[in-house]
Amino acid sequence: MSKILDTINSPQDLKKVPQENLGLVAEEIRQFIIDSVSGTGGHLASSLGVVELTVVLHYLFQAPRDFIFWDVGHQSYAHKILTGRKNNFKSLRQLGGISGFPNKYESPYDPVTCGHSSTSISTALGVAAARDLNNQKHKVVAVIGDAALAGGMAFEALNHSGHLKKDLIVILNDNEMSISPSIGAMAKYLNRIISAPVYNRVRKEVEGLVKRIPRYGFRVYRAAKKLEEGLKNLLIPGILFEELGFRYFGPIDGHNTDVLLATIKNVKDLNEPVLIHIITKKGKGFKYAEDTPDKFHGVGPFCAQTGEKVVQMGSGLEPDPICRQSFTEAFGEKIVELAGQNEKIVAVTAAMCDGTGLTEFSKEFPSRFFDVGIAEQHAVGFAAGMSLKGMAPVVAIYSTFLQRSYDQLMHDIALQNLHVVFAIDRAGLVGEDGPTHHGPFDIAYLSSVPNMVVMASADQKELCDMLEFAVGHNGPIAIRYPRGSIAPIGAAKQDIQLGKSQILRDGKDLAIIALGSMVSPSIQAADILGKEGIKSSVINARFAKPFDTSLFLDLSNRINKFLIVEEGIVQGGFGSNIIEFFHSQNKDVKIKLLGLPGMFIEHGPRDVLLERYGLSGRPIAESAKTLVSS
Ligand SMILES: Cc1ncc(C[n+]2csc(CCOP(=O)(O)OP(=O)(O)O)c2C)c(N)n1
Repeated sequence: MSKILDTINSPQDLKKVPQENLGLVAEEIRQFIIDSVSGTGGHLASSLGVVELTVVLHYLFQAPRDFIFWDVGHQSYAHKILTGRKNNFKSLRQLGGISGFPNKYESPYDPVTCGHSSTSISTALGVAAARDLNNQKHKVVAVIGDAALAGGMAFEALNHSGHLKKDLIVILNDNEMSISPSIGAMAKYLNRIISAPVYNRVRKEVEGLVKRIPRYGFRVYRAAKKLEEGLKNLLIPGILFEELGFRYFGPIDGHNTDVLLATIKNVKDLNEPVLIHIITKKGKGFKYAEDTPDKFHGVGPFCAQTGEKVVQMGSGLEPDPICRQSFTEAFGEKIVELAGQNEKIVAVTAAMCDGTGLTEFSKEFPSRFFDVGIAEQHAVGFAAGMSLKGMAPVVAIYSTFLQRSYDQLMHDIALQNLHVVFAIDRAGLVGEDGPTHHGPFDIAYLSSVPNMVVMASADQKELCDMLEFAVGHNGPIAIRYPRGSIAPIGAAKQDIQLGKSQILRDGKDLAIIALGSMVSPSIQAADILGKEGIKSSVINARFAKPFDTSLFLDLSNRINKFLIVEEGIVQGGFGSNIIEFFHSQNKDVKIKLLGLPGMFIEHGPRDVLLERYGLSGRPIAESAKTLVSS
């Protein structure tokens, strides 16, 4: 049977569909997403929750002339399907394929490339302000989730919007979920609005009353408005959005296209800041995602009939042959063990409890576990406070999201020389989530922070040892480790000592100094080189800051070719700091730096990207050969 969706390749096509069929279009898109994402993996649950909203927005607005911003952007699949990317959608998140997030280089319908939370209202307000300065006429819409709305940047933007009073539409997509259930006072506040039917009924009745009085309408309206304010104060604890300068509408059913259409149509030309509060279900229409939205937030390939995970050979997702624990799991297990021995240990996450491996900790030590919501700056400031009182906070965070907290690292932690441990997961290339989620910058940005110690783990066992060391250290200290797992590097036991690295191989032709995740491929490279008669020393650097100056100097007395390998940007990174050091010592050594280029790197399987950027065994060996023969 032919589908309506077959006839839709652009918002212009959608606009030709009779209004009564929009619900059907939404259903077809939903099925299309389930079928497609079951093959590719992706952010399923959030995308399923906004299908009706997406259809209605593209029906009513004139994108790309009107700007539509999707906060985070993980929910933008229906938007992609309606804006010319349907036929290529099966390439979602694949190398060279459609990006999993809005991407300005992919489509004129994506005004920005994004993937971090709570930015949409700020950007939308900036666009609205510039539009007015240019005397232009178009609409600006920001769609933001309830958890993202609780991020500090979103509050700052709401506050500024109320001041500027620009024509701006914010759609609050409230599904009461972050990745796990939304937490915090904002979540409770929204929940109270949803469950205040008395107020909504009275408001409707008051509006109806006003409409029925023709001659004295204005006076009655004013009286009714006063009554409304009174009722609100009485029945809704706080009228946050209106007090911030927004006209608030809702809550409305975000899965009913008729209701969405009527509401948005009615308020879209008010020409003032408007907030429309819609209620949706995360995972809507796919039973397994509705039942366990956290498991289907970001998901690998799965069976669309049973919801079971599918393992595709060669996808990088096949089970580990020796059932290796991931770095995340190793961290999760070790922190529970350490917290059992040391009651000062507390764990802090910014809405990534499961992703950072803290689920077990949250169950074992609920009073010492703090999920602050999507609020990385606050997470770091909060850890500073805990440390001031003698606790040992461990902030578990992804490298890319710690970027948010640079000033807190500097001002609230390092300047005070406070003991806070940063467990930095997803450092380096993350794979399919792409440039917004890769974490190649942390070595550079952390190494420039005074007092900060920066470690990198070569395998899961070393991560555990480093965590133990970090908890016992006194001062700011970070451990970075990659996504996934690395086979044990098989090194002899050697305790972690501040600033000391570990010699793994001793050879005279060149020294390969490898940091963290690059130790294993550097060993492989040394094996390849060995077969060709090139003898290399291999050093597991362990510390990017302070690094092992005495060993490196000692090596430079015997070897004058150094290959430094790191999974981070070369500019301002570990290797570049070593060059600076040798230079300061007037050492005449030949150094080649291997790392990631200082640019945003595309999405694709992690191993493929590592190979492409010269950071796996074979290309490292090639670089070493070039260096040796130079
Ligand atoms: C700064 C930042 N921190 C953390 C994340 C990881 N993250 C992605 S989506 C998400 C939850 C978003 O929840 P909500 O805004 O309510 O949208 P929903 O997925 O429920 O539609 C989180 C924590 C992120 N993308 N950006």
